[in-house]
Parts: sequence; C-alpha cells; structure tokens
Amino acid sequence: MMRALILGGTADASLLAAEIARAGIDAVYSYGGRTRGPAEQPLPTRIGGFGGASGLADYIRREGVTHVIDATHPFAAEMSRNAVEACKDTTTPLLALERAPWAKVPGDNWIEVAEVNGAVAALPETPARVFLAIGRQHIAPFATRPQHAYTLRFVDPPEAPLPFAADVIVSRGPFTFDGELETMRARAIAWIVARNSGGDGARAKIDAARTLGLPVIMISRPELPQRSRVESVTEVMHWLGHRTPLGA
Ligand code: 3Y8
Ligand code: NAP
Repeated sequence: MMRALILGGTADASLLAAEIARAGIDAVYSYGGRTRGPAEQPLPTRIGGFGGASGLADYIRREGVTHVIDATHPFAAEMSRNAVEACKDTTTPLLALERAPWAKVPGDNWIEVAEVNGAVAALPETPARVFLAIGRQHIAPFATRPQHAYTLRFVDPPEAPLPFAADVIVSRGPFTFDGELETMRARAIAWIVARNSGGDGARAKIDAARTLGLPVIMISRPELPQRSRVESVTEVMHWLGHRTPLGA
C-alpha cells in the first residue's frame, strides 16, 4: 500500500500536495517549522525536524512510508542530504522535485559567488544601499560591512536584535514584478543579493533588477548528493504510478 512523504516548504511542494490530495494518494506533508504560520496543506501535515538522517529513517519505518519526495528548497541542503541517506538506509524510493536554477539573460548584471561570504566580499567598499533578499538565517556575515544601508526581507518579524542596523520588510512572497520595482525604487536600492532559488516565487526581484539596470550578487546553490530529480509535478505523479487521465 503506497504511503508518500512530501518534504515540503516550497510553492512547488504545495502544488504537488494539491495533486496528490486530488488523486487520493495516502500522503503526509512535512514542514521544518521555520515559519510561524506556514501555508495550510490539503494533506495530513507534520511540522519540525526528524532528528537527522537516522530520525528520518525511523520515521519512514514507523509510519510505513513507501515513497519520499524531496520538494524542499534548493538551499535546504541538510534536509536533502538526510533524505538521500535515510532512503538508502531504508531502501525507500526517493525523488527530488527541484526547479531549474535561473539562467542569466541579456541585460542581467550578475556577480556570481559560491556562498554568503563571497557575497559579502563582492559588495563595494563605498557605502551603498543594498537589498538582502536572502531571508533571515544567513545575514550575520554582512555585519562586517556596516557602512552599507541594508534592506532585509523576512517571512516573520525578527525575534532577536539584528546583527547590524537595517530596514526589515516582513513578507512571505511570492513577489510580483511591479511590487519589486516599487520596493527597489522607493528604497533607492543600488545592489541586490539573492540566492539562485529558481522557480517563479522569487524571480521577480531578478527581473526588476534587470529593468533597473542594477547589479545582482547571485549566490549559487550548494552541491547535493546524486539523486533522481524531476522539475514538474506531472513527472512526480507518473513516478507515483498515477497517470493523469488524458485531457484532464
Ligand atoms: C517554511 C512556507 C508559497 C511558498 C512561498 C518558493 C517561493 C516565496 C522564495 C526574497 C526571497 C527565501 C525564504 C523564499 C522563497 C517562496 C515560498 C520561498 C526566499 C516559505 C515557507 C517556509 C519558508 C522558509 C524560509 C527560510 C528562508 C526562505 C524566505 C510557509 C514562506 C529568503 C529563500 O525566517 C526563517 O527562518 C525563514 C527561513 C528557510 C531562507 C532563510 O535562510 O531565511 N524560506 N519559506 C518552510 C518550513 O518550515 O518547512 O511559511 O508557508 C516558503 C517559500 N519561500 O506558499 O507560495 O521558492 O517556493 N523563502 C531564498 O530564496 O533565498 C525569499 O525575499 O526575495
Ligand atoms: P535545511 O537547513 O536543509 O534543514 C535543517 C534541518 O531542518 C533539517 O536537517 C531538518 O531537521 C529540518 N528540516 C528542514 N526542512 C524540513 C522539512 N521540510 N520537514 C522536516 N524537517 C525539515 O533546511 P532550511 O534551508 O532551513 O529549510 C527549511 C524549510 O524551509 C524547508 O522546508 C525548505 O523547503 C523551506 N525553504 C527553505 C528555503 C531556503 O532558502 N533554505 C527557501 C524556501 C523554503 P532534522 O535534521 O532534525 O530532521
């Protein structure tokens, strides 16, 4: 009897959950518990860590999970690594639903860096107005460049004091092109720092930066272990043996 576990937390995972619920497949949706009020899902939902790869393996055995879909974010590297290890240990089929990275197009002015410290080093020495659209968890390294005027964007209001003076926008996205243009113009943003998340939910800032001719410091994705990977919900449904009726 099939029982799927969706490692979620992204717009793509929500789309998959809706298809799986519609198909009547027995499944559980899992959030890491990073945000206060995550979006409701049409499936039984669990929130919080499993306790490492071994905790996930125990969960798979205890709950009789037969298929795992890793629909987490391309930067959720620890979760994805744990999923590969736990599924190998329990010989459970694993498939990643992972959107392609954004590709540079004519007009883009990107400075590509490997990780956050590279992004800090890529900023100019002279004071600038910088939009850090990389969430809450990885902003501390920018404290070494306090000369800049930072705008941050979080899903939830900050609980702890910030590591440096900054304006904070509280918004969970997805974001619109017009909204990003307005944000960047109103705040006279001159530099954007982004992660190459891919997908549509966060690409508006990249399009707005191109329109305004602003440089984007683009942080590349972390390396992940080899695993089967698709980019569409339809391919996941086929992998689960669910053929969408023709023309449906
Ligand atoms: C908890 C679930 C939907 C899902 C929305 C997508 C789109 C907007 C783009 C910017 C970049 C950022 C951040 C971002 C995007 C979608 C999608 C996506 C980036 C929620 C969600 C959870 C999280 C966790 C959160 C991180 C943070 C990252 C904000 C829900 C809204 C910056 C990633 O405060 C925290 O601790 C937040 C942490 C991980 C990265 C970070 O390091 O701060 N996402 N985001 C999931 C869980 O608990 O399992 O609350 O409903 C999901 C979404 N985030 O419904 O349409 O890509 O699918 N999320 C990045 O790209 O750098 C925002 O501001 O431009
Ligand atoms: P991460 O650093 O890879 O994971 C850290 C730990 O959080 C994992 O080892 C696991 O804890 C727990 N965890 C993460 N995702 C989980 C999930 N879906 N279900 C259960 N436990 C989970 O992850 P992250 O980057 O903090 O991302 C956390 C969540 O936010 C994920 O759902 C991800 O899809 C979503 N998200 C992340 C980003 C991003 O930029 N990273 C962007 C959008 C959405 P244990 O080891 O205890 O099992």
